[in-house]
Amino acid sequence: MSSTSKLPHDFVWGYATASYQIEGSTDKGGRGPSIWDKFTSIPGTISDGSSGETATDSYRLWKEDVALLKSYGVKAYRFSISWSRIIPKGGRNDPVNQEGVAHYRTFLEELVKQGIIPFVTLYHWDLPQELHERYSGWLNKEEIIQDFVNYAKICFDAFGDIVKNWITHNEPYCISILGYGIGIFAPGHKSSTQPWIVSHNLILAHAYAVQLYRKEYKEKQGGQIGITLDCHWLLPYDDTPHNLEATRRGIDLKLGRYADPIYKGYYPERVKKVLGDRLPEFTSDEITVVKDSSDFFGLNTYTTQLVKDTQGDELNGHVKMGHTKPDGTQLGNQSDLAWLQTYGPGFRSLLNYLWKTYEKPIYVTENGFPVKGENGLSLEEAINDIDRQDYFAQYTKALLEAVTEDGVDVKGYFGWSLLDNFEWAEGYKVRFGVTHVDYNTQKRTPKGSAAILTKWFNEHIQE
Ligand code: PNW
Repeated sequence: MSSTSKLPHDFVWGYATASYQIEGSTDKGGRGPSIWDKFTSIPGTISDGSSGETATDSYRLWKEDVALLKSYGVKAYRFSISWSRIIPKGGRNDPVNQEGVAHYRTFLEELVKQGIIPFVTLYHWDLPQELHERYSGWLNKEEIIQDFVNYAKICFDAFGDIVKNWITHNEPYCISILGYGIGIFAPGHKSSTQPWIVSHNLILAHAYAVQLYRKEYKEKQGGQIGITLDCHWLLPYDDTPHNLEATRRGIDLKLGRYADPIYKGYYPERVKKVLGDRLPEFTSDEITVVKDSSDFFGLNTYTTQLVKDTQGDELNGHVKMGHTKPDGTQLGNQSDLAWLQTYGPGFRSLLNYLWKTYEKPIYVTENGFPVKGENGLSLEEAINDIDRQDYFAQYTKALLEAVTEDGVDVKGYFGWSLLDNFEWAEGYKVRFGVTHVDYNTQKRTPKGSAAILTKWFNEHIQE
């Protein structure tokens, strides 16, 4: 294979996780409760009635996790810090928990010692419960911005000498729509007005944290900072004009709602049209902080959806998303989650769209596949994860084509996830790991897909 058909030599790859999904020990080490502890304690919120109380026990077994990463030969690892381990009550005048700081410090030092580059997410959904009770959390603009920036500052001070890659928020779409619109994620609000306030405040909190980093840390510490947004690639169900328009609207509502302010400095017209005066406005001072507030494009993406125009589903901009094609066949291979089917070509299209539209280097910060029915399988069957292997084969092929044939600047790729873990409202029933976890013993067993990805990246990155 010629070197031009490979990824550049400094391409980073590895796996991603999130604090609440793996750490467990929710009442240990001085950690304060988060909105996910509260949410999971309400009957009926989680499909198997579980919580992150134990998860993969990674707060205690972190050394095993690092050893596993090392055995897979990854170059990088993306994980998130639990805000309420650093500041149990969350606020800028609340005490810092040195035990929490020390935990992440030790973990980071071990990663770096093993030659693994840390990518650190500051907020992967586990808001300190106290801030939610004190002033309604993400709904309270003035308070949450100051508290988030204070939390970020503590992390930059404590870890910035070894962390060179910061991600402010993970998936503001899921936080706002699933948490405050549909109510299937913490804090479980159902509203047609709150999601737009929450996402506006998430954008501002992100932007002010980035402003601080750029002013006081970036030069000194030599790092980069950005945000991770999530989007399926969307294709029109057919070529009727209203479905074409609905597809553009869907992309603007799901992605442009964050990406346009952050990379261009304004909300998309279609978003303004759908939301009217429910969409908050940025002041001119705010917009100078928001515009160009991400050094890269962090992308979480899993699938492609076919879009039809509809009167319903206002939260997604009146679009109906599905996988069934006009001839009745399915777009791709079905996973364990209704919204996720394998469709590699859509990934290539999405990477091209983002590069053309926003012109920022891209890090794919999550991408992965839960095999249908995997939870019911024996260990031997589960680790023979053919459908996940096929998924990664298609998505890495699409990645390579986007970079080497289309010229898209992708700098890194993180599979979701290192381990089977707490899959939010699905509990432990849905498994995304390249490593099987036996939740009775916490024994980790690599699945076939882990070996496939290691081999693929070893063969496709220039020396
Ligand atoms: C992401 N959807 O969440 C999160 O970043 C991870 O924590 C999570 O485990 C992973 O993807 C797998 O679900 C999503 O409904 C949750 O489209 C829901 C959706 C997309 C992403």
